[in-house]
Amino acid sequence: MKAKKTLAGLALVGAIALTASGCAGGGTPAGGGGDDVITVGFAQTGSESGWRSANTESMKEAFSEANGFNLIFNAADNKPEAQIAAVRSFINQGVDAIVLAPIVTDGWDDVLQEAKDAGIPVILEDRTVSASEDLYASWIGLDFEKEGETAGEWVAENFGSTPTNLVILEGTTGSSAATDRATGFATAIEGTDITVLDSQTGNFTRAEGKTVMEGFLQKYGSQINLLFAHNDDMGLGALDAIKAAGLTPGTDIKIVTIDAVKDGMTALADGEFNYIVECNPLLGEKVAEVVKKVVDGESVDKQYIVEDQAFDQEQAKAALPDRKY
Ligand code: GYE
Repeated sequence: MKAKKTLAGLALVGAIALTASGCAGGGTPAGGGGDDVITVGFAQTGSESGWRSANTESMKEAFSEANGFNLIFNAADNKPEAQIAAVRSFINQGVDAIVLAPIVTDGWDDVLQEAKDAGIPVILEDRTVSASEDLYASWIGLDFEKEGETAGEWVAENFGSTPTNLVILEGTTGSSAATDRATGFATAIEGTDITVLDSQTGNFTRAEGKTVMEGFLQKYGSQINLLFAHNDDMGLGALDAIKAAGLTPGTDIKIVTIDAVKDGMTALADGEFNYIVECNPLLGEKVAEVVKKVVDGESVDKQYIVEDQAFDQEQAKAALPDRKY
C-alpha cells in the first residue's frame, strides 16, 4: 500500500519537474511510465561510524530508482576540501538538487552561492553550516545541543554531587555535531562537582577513540571515573583501551555516549556502557520528500528536526531486538 502511494505521488512530482526544469539528467525513467527522473547529487561526509553507515543506507534506499531518483553518491572521507569539490562537480553535472551532509560548519559560502547561481537547490541533512540561510532550501537533522544536554543531565544527576573526574572524546572538530553536543553537555554539568580532566577529538572513529583514550589513561590512570564520547564508535574504541589498562568499562570507568547504533546498544545491554542518547540516522525518507517538494517548486520548512530518545541498560535490552540500525 505504502509503496503504491509513494509511486503515485512521484509520478506527479516527476511530471511537474519535467515541465519546470526540463533537465533532469540521464537517469532511467522510474516504473517504465515515462516519468522524469530527479537527479540528486549527495555529498556524504565519509564512512567514519556506524551512524554514518546507517545514514548512507537510509539515503540510498529513499533515493532509489524505484522511487524516481537518479542518485549520484559521493563520500568525502571526512576531508572538507574533497566535499566542496564533490558539490562543485554536482553543479557542473547540472543535477536537479544537491543534498549535503557537511563535514564542517564553515567554508560553504562560495560553493553554495555557485549552486544558487546555477539554479540548483541545496538541501542539508544531518549537520548544519554557518553560511547564510538563503543559500540552502532546507535542513533535515537532529538537535545536537539537546543530545549533549541530555547526556550531561544524566551525568549531573548520577555523579554531580560527588567529586568525579571526567574525560571527553569529541567528534570531528568544526562539525556542528561536535560543537553543539559540547555546548549542551557543558551547560548541563555546570555547577556540579564534576571536573573535566581532558577533552580531545577522536574524529568520530573507533580507531581514534581508542588512541586518544590510551593517551588519557597513560596521563591520568585510575583518576578517570567517567567518559563522555560524542558517539558510540569512539566509546567502543575506548573500551579496548580501558580493558588493556586492566580496568572494567561500565564499572571502573562509567561511559556515556551518543547515537544508539546496534553495537553501542549491545555494549550498554552488556553493562560496558552506562547510558546512550539516541541520534536517529534514518533521515532518508524525510530528505527525499523535501527534495521532491523543492524540485517541484512547493514550499518547505527551513528546518525539520527529528526526535531522539535516550537509553539506560534495561531500556537498551528491551529496545535491541527491534533496533533497525
Ligand atoms: O553522531 C557520528 C557521525 O553528524 C550526527 O556523525 C552525525 C554524527 C554521528 O560520525 O557517529
